[in-house]
Amino acid sequence: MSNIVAIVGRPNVGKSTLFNRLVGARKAIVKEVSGVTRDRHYGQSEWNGKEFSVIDTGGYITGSDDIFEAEIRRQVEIAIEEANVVFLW
Ligand SMILES: Nc1nc2c(ncn2[C@@H]2O[C@H](COP(=O)(O)OP(=O)(O)O)[C@@H](O)[C@H]2O)c(=O)[nH]1
Ligand SMILES: [Mg+2]
Repeated sequence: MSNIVAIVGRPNVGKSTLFNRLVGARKAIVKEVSGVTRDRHYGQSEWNGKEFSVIDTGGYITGSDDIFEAEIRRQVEIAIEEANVVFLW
C-alpha cells in the first residue's frame, strides 16, 4: 500500500506552502486570502528516503452553510479517507 499524507487544517495557515515545499514545486496556489484552495491537489514527495503522496486540501470549516465551504469540506473528507496519515495543521 502506498503512503499518503493529507494536509488538513483551517484556512490560511500555510497548508499549500507546506505542500509546495514537500513536492518541491509551486504547484498549489499560495495566497494571503483564505479560501483559495478548493479541490484536492496531489503530489509526490520524498523525505529522508521515504516516498509518499501528499494531498493539499482547502481549509476545514465547520458550522458554515456556505455552499462552497460545504463542497471544500467534502473534498477534505475524501482526502482524509484516502490518507494513511492526516497532518492536522
Ligand atoms: N509568516 C509566515 N507566513 C506563511 C508561512 N507559511 C505560509 N505563509 C503565508 O500565509 C499565507 C497563506 O498560505 P497558504 O499556503 O496559501 O495557506 P493555506 O490556505 O493553508 O493553503 C500566504 O500569504 C503565505 O505566504 C510561514 O511559515 N510563516
Ligand atoms: Mg491552500
